[in-house]
Formats: sequence, structure tokens, C-alpha cells
Amino acid sequence: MLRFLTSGESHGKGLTGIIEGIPAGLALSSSYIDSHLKRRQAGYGRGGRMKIESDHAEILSGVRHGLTTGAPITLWIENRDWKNWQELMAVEPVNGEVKKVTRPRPGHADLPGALKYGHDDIRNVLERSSARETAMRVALGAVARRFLEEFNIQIGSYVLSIGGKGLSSNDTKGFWSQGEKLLELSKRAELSEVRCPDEGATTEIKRLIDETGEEGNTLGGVFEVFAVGVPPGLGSMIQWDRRLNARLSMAISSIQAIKAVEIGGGILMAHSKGSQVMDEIFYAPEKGYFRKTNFSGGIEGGISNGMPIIIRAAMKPIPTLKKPLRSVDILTHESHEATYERSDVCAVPSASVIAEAMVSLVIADAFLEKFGGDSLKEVKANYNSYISALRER
Ligand code: EPS
Repeated sequence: MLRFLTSGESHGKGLTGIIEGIPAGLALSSSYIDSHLKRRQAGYGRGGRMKIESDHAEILSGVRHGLTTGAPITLWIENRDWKNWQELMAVEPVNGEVKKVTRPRPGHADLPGALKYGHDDIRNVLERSSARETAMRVALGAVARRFLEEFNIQIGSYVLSIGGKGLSSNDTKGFWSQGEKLLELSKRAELSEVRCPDEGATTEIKRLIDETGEEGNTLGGVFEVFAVGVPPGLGSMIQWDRRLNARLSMAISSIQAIKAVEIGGGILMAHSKGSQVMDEIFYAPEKGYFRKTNFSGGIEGGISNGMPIIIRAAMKPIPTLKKPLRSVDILTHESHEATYERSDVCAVPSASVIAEAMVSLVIADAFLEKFGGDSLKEVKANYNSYISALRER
């Protein structure tokens, strides 16, 4: 129902995104999108690039007089750094030799990308594999989020740990069934430089980031992302690719450097007995069916069950190391240290904001599949009729 594409290189002129399927009549402004772009750019441990960029999304189509028209929405984010890369990244052929990147970074797309596309200059790979692209994902995700807000669906996140320091899912599992508590954790995370809701953990993590940066090393970490207010009935058990958990896992796992995704209790459930982690079902006339725990993470049989959706993801350390690892030059096959230009020590806080964007896009897509319509008014009518029918069940 909702399709989107991004394009653009890390040090090219900028990033373009197109999203199609957002109904007509939704209020949308670039300042709203920019507020989420700003959240992605924050985070202790980012490198010099973030001091150069100050992301702004220009809306090029699909919005007129502040409201969506139903047409594809095109967004544009300029790369401020492009001015320093104009010759290296020129579209037209340039005179003279351009310095090639030939020493792939272990853990990066560099080598497999160069082999796959037949490049002898790894720049042709790294420019697109770069996480710069996620600026556009966050912009497109903000459009989806704006749509979901109309239905009181709220998406948030918080970092649990970085480099093994901080919190674990044991500290948050008691909150998974309580939407208000999750929103509170996410609000607290906004105040932390590493998006961790715990002050002590924030201090400890910042210290670790400093020490690791001094060593020329990098860090990964774990975050949780959630959606509160999702009605029961999104996704389906009838086909593998319609299962909501599968769609969310793919979306999160597509974020650069993400190596694991868990839904709700995830791996913890594999170490427990059934009676400990199946969320027992209760009913109260004023709120319908409900659970007191949420190990299923709001999804059973690939379908949302009305409880908060909880996802945990693990990001590996950034593969660009100031103190480079051993590699092989792809032109000479000689052993060399991997290339290093500039990088971040840690980008886990940004990754949690990017995951919010991906969750917004997937949930908006599943929502439109269930309640689809060409105008916001039509979607609202479909949604309201389903919700009233649910109350009678
Ligand atoms: C990135 C490397 C760094 C990051 C960049 C992602 O950029 P540079 O090579 O220009 O120093 O800062 O992230 C962003 C530009 C961004 O907007 O998040 C990489 O290799 O993935």
C-alpha cells in the first residue's frame, strides 16, 4: 500500500526520497520532518561529519497548501559536505587521476560490493552503503509517523546498552505491557546524550565512548523500539510475507550495521517455559481483551494483538576504525591496513531513531492495508467502523 525509495550518495549533492500511498488530506510540513531529522543527528560519539550537516527536508511534490494531495511525496535533503567533494563525486568525467579507495574495511560493504559490481574504486560502493542514506529514511518515516498520529499511534525508542554497558531487557520487560511507561522511557531517553533513559548508565556509556574513541576503536549496542496504540488486526497469519513480525524484522534488519532483531521477549523466551512467557488473556467490559504481560511484543501469529509492539535490535560496532585492521589492496593483492578517512565512534542512538522511522513505515503500510482509502477521511471512517465492531465482540 505504501511504497518508498531512497537515492543519493553520502558525499553527493544530496538525498532524494519518494513515498507513495499516503492518503490525501493529511497535514504535513517540512518543519515536522526536520524535528525528527534533528533527533537522528544527535548522539554522543558521532564524528566530524555531523558538525557539517544540519539536515532539512524540502518537500518537492505531493503536498499543497500544507495538506497531502494523494500524489507521490518527493523529499530532498542537501548534503552540506558536498561542496568539499565536488570533484571527487562529480557526475561528469573529470580531468586527471582521481584517488581510488582500494583497501576494504573488514565488516563493511566495501569488499563484497566491489566484487559484486566489478568496481576497482571502492568509493562507488561506500558512497551508497553509507548510513548517510538513513537521513532520508527518517524523513520518509516522519511522513508515515504523521499519518499514524491521526490514529493515536505513537512510536518511540530508547537505547539499552552500548558496548555491553547500561541496561538489559530484564530492566524494561516489566514496562512492555504499559504504553504510558514506554512513552515515559522514550521521553527520558530524549534527554540523554546516548538516548538511554537511565542517568547512571548514560554517564557510564559516555565514558566508555570517550575511552574507545581514544583507542581508535568503535562500539555497537542494543536498543528497543516500540509502537503504542496499534489496533489488533494488522498483518496476517495467512502468508509468510504478510506477517507483521516478519515485515518489522526485515525493516529493522535493513538498517546499516544491524545484526539481530528480537520481537518482545525474543531470545529470553527460548530459555523459558511456556507458562512463564505466554501472555495470559483477560477481559474487562471497558477495555475489552487485555494482557498483564507482553512477551509476545504485541504480535501473535503475525498479527498485532492490541498490546504495545516491542522490538529490540543489536547494532555491531562501526567497521570504520581509526586504528585500522588488516586488509588486502584490491589492485595489488598486497596486505595493507584498511582505509580510514573519518568516522563515528558510535551511532547506536541514531540507529534507534532510524528504527522508529522504519517501524512507522511498516505499521503505516499494514494500517493502510487494513483500513485503506484515498483520503484521510475515508481511512478514518474505515478505522472507526472496525473499532466500533471490535467493541461489540
Ligand atoms: C558513515 C560515515 C560517516 C558518518 C555517516 C555515515 O560519514 P563521513 O564518511 O562523511 O565521515 O558520519 O553518517 C552520516 C553522514 C549521517 O548523516 O548519519 C558511513 O560510512 O556509514
